[in-house]
Amino acid sequence: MINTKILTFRDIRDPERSDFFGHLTPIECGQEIPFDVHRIYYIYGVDQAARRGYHSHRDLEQVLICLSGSVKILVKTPEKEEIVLLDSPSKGLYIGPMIWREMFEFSEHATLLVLASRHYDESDYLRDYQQYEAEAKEYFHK
Ligand code: T46
Repeated sequence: MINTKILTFRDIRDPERSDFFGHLTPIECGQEIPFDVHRIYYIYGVDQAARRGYHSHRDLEQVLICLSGSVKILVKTPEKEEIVLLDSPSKGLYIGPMIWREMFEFSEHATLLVLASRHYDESDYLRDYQQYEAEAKEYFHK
C-alpha cells in the first residue's frame, strides 16, 4: 500500500542452537530504516480490547516493530485499507506521511517499539478523520 512497507530485518542466530543463544537483530539508519531516527517510544501493557491510534501524521515517518507478542495495525487511506500483523521482532512496518493508523488486538505482553523521524509535535497529527480525509485526498492527488 502507498506510503507503507513491510521491512524484514536480519535475524542473526546459530540455527543449531538458537533456543540456547537466542537472536540478534541489528537496525541501522540509512540501511534498514529509510530516515534518521530522532525519537523512540514504546507502547506496552495494552488490554486486548483496546484500540489505539485513530490518527495520521502530515510529515512524520515511523517504523513499528513488535518486540514481543503481537499486534495488528490497520493502515488506511481514503481509497484503501490493509491490516498488517506484527508478530516478530525481525519484522517492521514503515508508515510514511498521510496514512491513517489504528493499533488493535495487542496480545498479552505485547511491546510495540516505534522509531520516528522527528521529535514529538502535536501539530503534525490529524486526529479527526474528516479533516484527515480532506487533506489526504489533496495530498495523494496532487
Ligand atoms: C503513532 C502510533 C503508532 C508524547 O508526549 N510523546 C510522544 O512521543 C508520543 C508518541 C506521545 N506523547 C503523548 C501524546 C498523548 O498525550 O502521549 C499521549 C498518548 O499518545 P497517542 O494517543 O497519540 O498514542 P497512540 O498510541 O494513539 O499513537 C502513538 C503515536 O502518538 C503515533 O504517532 O503513530 O503510536
